[in-house]
Amino acid sequence: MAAILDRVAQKLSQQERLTRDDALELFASRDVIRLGRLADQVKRARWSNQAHFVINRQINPSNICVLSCRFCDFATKRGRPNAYEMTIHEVLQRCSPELREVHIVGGLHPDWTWDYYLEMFRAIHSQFPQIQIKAWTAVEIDFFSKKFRLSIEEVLRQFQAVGLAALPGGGAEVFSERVRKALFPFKIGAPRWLEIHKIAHRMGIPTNATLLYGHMETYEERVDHMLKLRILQDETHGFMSFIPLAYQPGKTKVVTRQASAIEDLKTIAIARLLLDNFPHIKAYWVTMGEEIASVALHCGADDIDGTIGEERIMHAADAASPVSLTRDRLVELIREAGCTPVERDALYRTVHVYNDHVPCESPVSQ
Ligand code: V47
Repeated sequence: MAAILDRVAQKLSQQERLTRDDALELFASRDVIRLGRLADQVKRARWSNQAHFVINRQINPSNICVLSCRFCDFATKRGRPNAYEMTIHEVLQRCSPELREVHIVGGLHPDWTWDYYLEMFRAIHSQFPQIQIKAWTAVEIDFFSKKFRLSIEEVLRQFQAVGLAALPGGGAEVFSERVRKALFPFKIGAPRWLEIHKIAHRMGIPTNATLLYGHMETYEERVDHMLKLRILQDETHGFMSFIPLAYQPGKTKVVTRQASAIEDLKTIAIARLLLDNFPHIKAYWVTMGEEIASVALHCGADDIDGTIGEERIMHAADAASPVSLTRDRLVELIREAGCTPVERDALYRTVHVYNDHVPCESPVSQ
């Protein structure tokens, strides 16, 4: 078993790329501590002791969705007791001057107009010009393109004109036709998701990429997902961050319990080692929990997302984490992990470095 870790250590020292088989053997390895240490070396070579976070807010304007994916606890139908729709005023109430990023995604709403979506961004951008808008997954971009009969380029161009800065990484789930047929048969598959991100990159819109794991996918499917992303990134260099999302079982009964901490840490570490062309690997505290996210900063992750404000998607599936964290708590989590907190914006530009032993003196205390 240790042979694979020796082999990977040697490949890293010779700057040789890991293969599919290497990644599969790493998933089979039992030595998570050594695996984490190898990933940490790679992380440190790029980011030294730094770990990133952002003062952000997630806004999910509606949970009404034309799809009914088997794995999703968030989406609902109009008329159900949990259905909601926000007005633009309600979206704006969730914005505030200290935010650097709003992360906007939601259900595929059956009736909202194209103008409503554009107006939402115009209003945010004019009232809060310092906030960067990271919004709409490739699934939503595809939906808008079909519903409003616009090309993908035109959808993105019009959003860009009203303030879109980046696309989040959602909707990728896992790039496997087998899993898609079982859990989200009416959602776009890998080719379309990758095509939309490629177009965004060509237009100068950076994006993220997620992987939903810990449900019915195999290790082969996890690795193939990462490799598809690595291939596109070689071509475009448009991805900022890779974010493994541990599936929250909620009420769907797809699985009875969440992936273990060991699985979380292995997935982060293998992502750092395999995705050698991704600058950032994010340990998402909402799905991992604060403690595992801070350990993940020793296993290849260099980012823990942000304050978030009001997380609804994972909490619809009964996530045990809080719905929000303060800036001070994020700084503390990162410091406890022995790293230097770096506050960033949505595009990973540095806002503030919290040097050691200096109390939190940044202007915001959310
Ligand atoms: O695509 C849905 C996932 C995603 C569950 O780009 C679930 O910075 C776990 O993409 N358990 C949306 N996951 C969230 C997302 C994201 C999150 C944080 C940062 C970024 C970024 C993107 O959430 C969906 C789906 O894969 N999801 N239900 C669930 N029960």
